[in-house]
Amino acid sequence: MENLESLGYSPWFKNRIDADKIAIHDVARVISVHKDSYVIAKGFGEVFAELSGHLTYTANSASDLPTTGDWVYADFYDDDTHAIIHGVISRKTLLKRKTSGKLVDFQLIAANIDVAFIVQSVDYNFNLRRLERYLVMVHEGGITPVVLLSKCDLVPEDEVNKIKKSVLSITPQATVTAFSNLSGENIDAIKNSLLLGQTYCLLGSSGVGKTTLLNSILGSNQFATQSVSKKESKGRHTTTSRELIQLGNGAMLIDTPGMRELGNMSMDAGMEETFSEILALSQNCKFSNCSHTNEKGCSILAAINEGELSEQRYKNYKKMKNESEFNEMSYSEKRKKDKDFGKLIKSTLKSKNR
Ligand SMILES: Nc1nc2c(ncn2[C@@H]2O[C@H](COP(=O)(O)OP(=O)(O)O)[C@@H](O)[C@H]2O)c(=O)[nH]1
Ligand SMILES: [Mg+2]
Ligand SMILES: [Zn+2]
Repeated sequence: MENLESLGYSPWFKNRIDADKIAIHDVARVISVHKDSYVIAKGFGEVFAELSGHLTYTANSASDLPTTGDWVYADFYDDDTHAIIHGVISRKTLLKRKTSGKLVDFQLIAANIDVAFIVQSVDYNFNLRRLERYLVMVHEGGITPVVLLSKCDLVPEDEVNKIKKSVLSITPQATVTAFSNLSGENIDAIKNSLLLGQTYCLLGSSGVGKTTLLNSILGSNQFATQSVSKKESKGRHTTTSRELIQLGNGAMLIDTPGMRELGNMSMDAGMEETFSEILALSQNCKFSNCSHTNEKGCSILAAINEGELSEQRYKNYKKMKNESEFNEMSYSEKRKKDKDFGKLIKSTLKSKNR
């Protein structure tokens, strides 16, 4: 095996390798995903790859196909100039969301991320309710969140501290760091927090300074940011796809384009972890089937009344819970229809062949 460790290959993955598959295939990591192709690496250099027919046709949902950060079984050809991907290796973590629009399905964002940087700028972009949405997604994926408050050069320091406090009030365990690409504040601290062999990703609305941060970390203007005009950015990377970038110190970082919609579906662990105190409160309600709307002895209503729980936070929790349940229901209905349709085709084919 070549230099897989430099791409983050660890015992966790090694222990989950299929012995039969490793006997015939190589292991590689997905660097980026394009329309019908992939770029993968198994150490040095990046290789253009496609999916095997078997993998394409046996995939039941988006989750069965590789995404950026995935470890895959692959065969390399012609002096490692192209490759075929045969399967996805068990994922340690997975970041996904509901596809935007009415269609109820998953979209994979990235796999095997160790730490997710949720970036919000301290100016107009800052929003605790949106932050909760990101936290649910990140917790659901089994990923450690770190909150980065960007553009702290734009507001006075005491304002930044207030914002920091409000973030800690909803996610006390998370690391929260304010920084500025402009003044350089805390750029070195963020850089030094990136560990060898670990994979990080940048999440957050478009325009908050994610790609500029990536450039600050790299110490070069390798990736085009929004301030660069379309003409200027010709031939340079823009954040349209998700790409795994190897940093000088052996850490890896995935920059993502801004997501306008952050839909949730079947987010159980993510909801529980993000809103743990609400769940704990609900267990103290007098009635086990308490709807927390008007019942006497409702701990949640009491906590809101006493100012211990923010009403907006509880409303956001309820909204996301309803949304998640609704989406999950639509999804399972859709899956059932797809299955029935598949059965219908199969039985039609059978009777034809008879
Ligand atoms: N004031 C200020 N502006 C910044 C900072 N970082 C980025 N910007 C600007 O914010 C805009 C969006 O930056 P970009 O990195 O493309 O955001 P992205 O969409 O999150 O990747 C650009 O015009 C940047 O110059 C910062 O620390 N302070
Ligand atoms: Mg960007
Ligand atoms: Zn209650």
